[in-house]
Amino acid sequence: MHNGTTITQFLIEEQRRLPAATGDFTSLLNDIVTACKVISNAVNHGALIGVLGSAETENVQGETQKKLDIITNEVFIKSNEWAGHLAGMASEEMEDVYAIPAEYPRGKYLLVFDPLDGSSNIDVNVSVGTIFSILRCPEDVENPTAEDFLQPGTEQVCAGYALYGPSTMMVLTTGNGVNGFTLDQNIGEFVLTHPDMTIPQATQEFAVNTSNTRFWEAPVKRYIDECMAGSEGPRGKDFNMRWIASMVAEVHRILMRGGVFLYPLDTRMLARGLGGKLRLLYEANPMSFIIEQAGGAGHTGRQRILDIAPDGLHQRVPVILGSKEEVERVAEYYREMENDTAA
Ligand code: AHM
Ligand code: MG
Repeated sequence: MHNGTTITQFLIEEQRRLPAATGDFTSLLNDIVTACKVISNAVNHGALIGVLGSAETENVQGETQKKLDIITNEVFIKSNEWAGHLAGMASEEMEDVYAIPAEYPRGKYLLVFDPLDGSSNIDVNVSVGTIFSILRCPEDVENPTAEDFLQPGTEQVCAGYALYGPSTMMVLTTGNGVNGFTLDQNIGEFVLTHPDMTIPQATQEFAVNTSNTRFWEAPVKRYIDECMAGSEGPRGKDFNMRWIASMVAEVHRILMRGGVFLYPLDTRMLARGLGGKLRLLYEANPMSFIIEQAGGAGHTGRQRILDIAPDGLHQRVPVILGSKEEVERVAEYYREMENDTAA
């Protein structure tokens, strides 16, 4: 029999600790949870309900959309537009801000999301996820524009992800630690299974797409070369490598057993005028908030991710996150490179 703490109970108990809380935020999170359950169900049924494959369309970033990219974006919009908690939404799959339709009341929060991250994995039945971040809408703004979403990650009220893996999980932070919930399919509820998640500091595991090695900057090459050299190199220990190509699964593994994840800047991105592969507002920021709250770090190599002042809804940044010591080591290699260049 189920007698664990459900996510609803958890959120209401958190809300009681804040005397000023109106219940708005708790209710918004409930709608997000519902959206993730709907997505989990669609992802689980896959080919049985005809949702796999390409939609033959491109998103704003010029990437071919999967049918499920479009369906899950729609699920997020429909679940979250009606209740009066939001002033606007933005997502990986939409070029501009999504305005709340006129028939619904406006709320005080902004929601940014990647409805199905790692969707290249969908057709091969490998884990994918949803990433979201909640910001406050600036006061006196009724109809937010992209400008109103361009807040540094330190301003996030909440960040979370749902992981559609062997079990479906929801991992959340509101700036007070990180908690993980597992979906009990029989009762249709997320149940608290991973309270107070913290990242082990010492690690021997890295995640990076090594097929891009020749395009990386020197500090990243140096870091990975040293890991690869193992017990015979300067690190004096052997490392293990993983690459799922699904950031949510990768971050979840790091929360569970430590490690470092890198999607660094490379020369091909620079040639296209891009600052990285992953998007700041709905990938790098929420994941960095979660990772920092679990005792880890999130960096570009040149600065802390959460401190970046965004300049566009779909801005891309280099991402190096995970166990603190490893992230700091890469940042140190960047500092050494910059000092050498300045000398
Ligand atoms: P997406 O939002 O289009 O799915 O892209 C993001 C994903 C991340 O989940 C993952 O870390 C990365 O892209 C994988 O990239 P690559 O295929 O270059 O290894
Ligand atoms: Mg994505």
